[in-house]
Amino acid sequence: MPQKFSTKSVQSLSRRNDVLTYSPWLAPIVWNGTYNIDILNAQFHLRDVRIGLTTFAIKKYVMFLKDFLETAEKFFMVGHKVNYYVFTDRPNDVPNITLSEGRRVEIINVTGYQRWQDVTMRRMEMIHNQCAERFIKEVDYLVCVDVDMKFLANVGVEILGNVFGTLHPGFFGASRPQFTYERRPESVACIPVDEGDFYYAGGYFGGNVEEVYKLTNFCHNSMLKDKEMGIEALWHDESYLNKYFLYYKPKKILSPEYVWNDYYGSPAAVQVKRFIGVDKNYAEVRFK
Ligand code: 2GW
Ligand code: MN
Repeated sequence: MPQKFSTKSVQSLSRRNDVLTYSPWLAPIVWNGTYNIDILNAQFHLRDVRIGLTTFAIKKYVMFLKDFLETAEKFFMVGHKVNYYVFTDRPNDVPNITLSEGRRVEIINVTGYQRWQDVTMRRMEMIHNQCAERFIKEVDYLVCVDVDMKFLANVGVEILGNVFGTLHPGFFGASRPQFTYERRPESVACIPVDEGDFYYAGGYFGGNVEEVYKLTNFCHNSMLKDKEMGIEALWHDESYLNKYFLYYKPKKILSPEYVWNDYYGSPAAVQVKRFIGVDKNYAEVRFK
């Protein structure tokens, strides 16, 4: 039998009046103060849920892994079963981190593409392939993120759902014409000026394995179709992801707390910065 769920009554939950907390298709937008983590944790523990966190550390980006993994141990899905899936071309440079019980690091060997645009875009293909290969057998949910990031506060099961996207920190207060969607009609990623709901971040999406399989398949195939026509979407994988979410709307939407960058300052709406971009020395880590 389940234990006592929560001492707080549902009626005592605080509300947020300063931000949008539901999309027009009734997907909750997850902001601090809109959920009770004790209720959610109890529900997910009952199902003994397993969560996969995928990230890519190709070439010099292995340097981000230490902070990424160490802070994930402190803040990501604490108390739950977690597999870290590190896709890398430098398996020997993956740092050895002390992990809590029920958590492990799985290294997936991949080759690094030459063009950086391919490094970021081909993530869709590689995640897609691994969904069928192993994720479906090993985890219930996937969370797919950039590696040049670290956790500063808890990121828990409140983010999990069928399929979810995250509001890009640069555009959560912006309106439709300002979104940096791909606008050229020749591209599969094109979103006309009179369409689009939110601008989602390329560096944070997920859902159950079947849904991530479909999402990554769409993004990868769209990229290939564009490539055949000699076109590449403005923001690479992010543009294809935004196109996918236009037609297959996410069932849950994460606030930019989950993919913040201090480049955008500290607006009042963002009460907690949970996962934040690490300063990159571009000359040092980037190539071409
Ligand atoms: C990427 C750009 C230029 C040079 C190198 C790389 C690179 C990226 C790399 O050498 N090795 C590597 O592992 N990556 C992976 O791709 C890594 O996981 C990294 O976090 C991710 C995205 O690249 P990043 O973080 O340098 O680009 P951002 O922070 O500007 O990413 C946003 O825009 C991208 C599309 O251009 C993606 O949509 C990404 O998800 C967004 O956050
Ligand atoms: Mn990044």
